Amino acid sequence: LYLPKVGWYNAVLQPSFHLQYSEDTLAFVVLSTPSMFDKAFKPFVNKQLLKKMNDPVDQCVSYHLSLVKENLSDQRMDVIYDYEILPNRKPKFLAQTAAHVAGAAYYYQRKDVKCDPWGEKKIYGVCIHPQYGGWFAIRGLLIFPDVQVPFLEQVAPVDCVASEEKRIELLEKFNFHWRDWSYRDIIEVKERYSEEQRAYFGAPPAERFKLLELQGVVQKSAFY
Ligand code: B12
Repeated sequence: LYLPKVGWYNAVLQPSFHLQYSEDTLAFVVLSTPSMFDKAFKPFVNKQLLKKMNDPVDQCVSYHLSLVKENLSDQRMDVIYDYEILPNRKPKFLAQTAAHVAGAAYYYQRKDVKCDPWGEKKIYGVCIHPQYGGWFAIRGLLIFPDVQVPFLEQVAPVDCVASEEKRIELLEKFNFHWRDWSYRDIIEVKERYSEEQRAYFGAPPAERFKLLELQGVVQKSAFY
């Protein structure tokens, strides 16, 4: 969990992406680290009845955030998930921008490279975490509409990919070779996804259920 306020997020975005809360509103960015798979996901699929229609990891995240909500039931709390989209097809929140302004993970974009070699190509940006490199995901945003934090001080994210050459290498790997996982190791990391977790996330969504059965994580009957 990392702490931002809505104003920092809105400040770097064009109005069409703004969140409709006052600027001092407290929010948290939720990241998942490599151990999420063993600590939260496997126990979850073992215990819970999964709905076959929805992505199992998304169901796991929303289950755990619903527990957070229950535990803080005296507080109003809105949750936005990374996979939620608006009717105009735009994401409900930009996870990478939120992670950057919260100080969680530096968001490297094309404009962070001075001598840009890509011409007309569309180049997507990528966040790198100082401890987990690229081995994490941004799962959601928790917003507390009744909590105002006017005096919160903004913390800059760690610029862990500082050189021009490394930034170019990072963006190339993320855009053109993301399937080989190599962009995630652009810096020395403390923990990566296990073999099992890579097999799971590397599989097309339709095959992930089957994999969980093969890996013995769930019984066939666990799905409905
Ligand atoms: C749509 C989407 C895709 C699309 C399009 C990608 C794109 N970036 O547009 C596709 C299908 C191609 C895609 C692919 C992948 N994706 Co994707 N995707 C998303 C999603 C849902 C929305 C991204 C989006 O539409 N952005 C809109 C554009 C316009 O935003 P933008 O380029 O950042 O522009 C804004 C900033 O520049 C900002 N801005 C301007 N000035 C400044 C200044 C500062 C300082 C800051 C901070 C911001 C800022 O303003 C702009 C908007 O006005 C996000 C989750 C989310 N909810 O955010 C995941 C997400 C970006 N994807 C992710 C990943 C990992 C991938 C894949 C590797 C596949 C995978 N899941 O394993 C591939 C890799 C890319 C590739 N080579 O294809 C991760 C990235 C994690 C990270 N470390 O950064 C995310 C965050 C999902 C997650 N849950 O963690 N993805």
